[in-house]
Amino acid sequence: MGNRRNFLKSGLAAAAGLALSPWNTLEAASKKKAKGPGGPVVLSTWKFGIKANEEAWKVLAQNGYALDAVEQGVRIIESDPEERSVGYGGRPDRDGHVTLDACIMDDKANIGAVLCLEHIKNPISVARAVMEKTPHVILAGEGALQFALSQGFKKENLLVPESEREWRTWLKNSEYKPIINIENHDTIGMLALDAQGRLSGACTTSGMAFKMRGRIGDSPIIGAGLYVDQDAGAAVATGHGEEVIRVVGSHLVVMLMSQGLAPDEACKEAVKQIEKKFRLRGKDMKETQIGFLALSPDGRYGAYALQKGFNFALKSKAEPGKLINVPALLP
Ligand code: SD4
Repeated sequence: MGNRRNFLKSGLAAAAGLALSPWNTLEAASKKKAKGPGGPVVLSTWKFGIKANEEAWKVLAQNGYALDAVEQGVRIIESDPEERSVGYGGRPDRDGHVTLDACIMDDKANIGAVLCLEHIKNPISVARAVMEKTPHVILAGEGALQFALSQGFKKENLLVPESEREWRTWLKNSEYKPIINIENHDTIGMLALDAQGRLSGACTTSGMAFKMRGRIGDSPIIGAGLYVDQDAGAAVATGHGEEVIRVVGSHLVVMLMSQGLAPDEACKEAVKQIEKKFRLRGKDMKETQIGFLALSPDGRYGAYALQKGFNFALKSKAEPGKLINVPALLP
């Protein structure tokens, strides 16, 4: 632990001293003897991650690619109308539109994202198509929809009766007040390490319920909602996206891992940065939740949250399916 701290300090000092970028230490970190159990392993945010991990495992167990595993895994949640915070069935914005955000990243730093996409059930697959079939990395709104349709995705009504009912009830007071830790209110972020040691991640959401039209959170923003670096590790975020974007959260977690921090330590440091920014702005963080989840290239994992109540699902050969409660910074 002490050594790790010193390593962190010297890494950050080197960065501050301008002689070295923090990334210069990546090579050294990757050359350190692997301590973790290796792959395959898959992690997903929240309880619905158990179901998503099962699907991802079908790919991982057959020696498949982590990228395929994360896409297939989160699609299950996107397609489920009972899961009302992601994909089909997601809660709408304050004007009644279901707008979806998603991004995907592989071990070679290929990235793809869609922002504020309407009418398409599986935004993660559109994000992957952006990554693989366009010269761009992000498509938004109407352009994203046109692209999806050109790729053969089907246009559908995503507003299910239950979400519409909730929205109509909400309209009576029209008060934007997200409630923390409501299962069914959250993003699915998934990280996988395959049997060949390749990392990938996916993140998909309908965003904060009853948000302003056009609002984008952290989830489809590479670096904020998701980041993968094959040498350092991978991270995803869930919770109030505005706060995650402020510290470029997932990239921060991965950068801290590149400095030698274990996944849980890196997540904790990133949560502390978020707390610091709240204090700086004199804002109250009682009604805010943030959770980070991280996976190292050698299969170690960890998570940390601002408030109690965050959990994640784990599946590996040793752990056939488990929900883990995450420690929190605030009491
Ligand atoms: C967002 N981060 O749109 C998402 C929402 C979320 O748990 O993760 N809720 O800000």
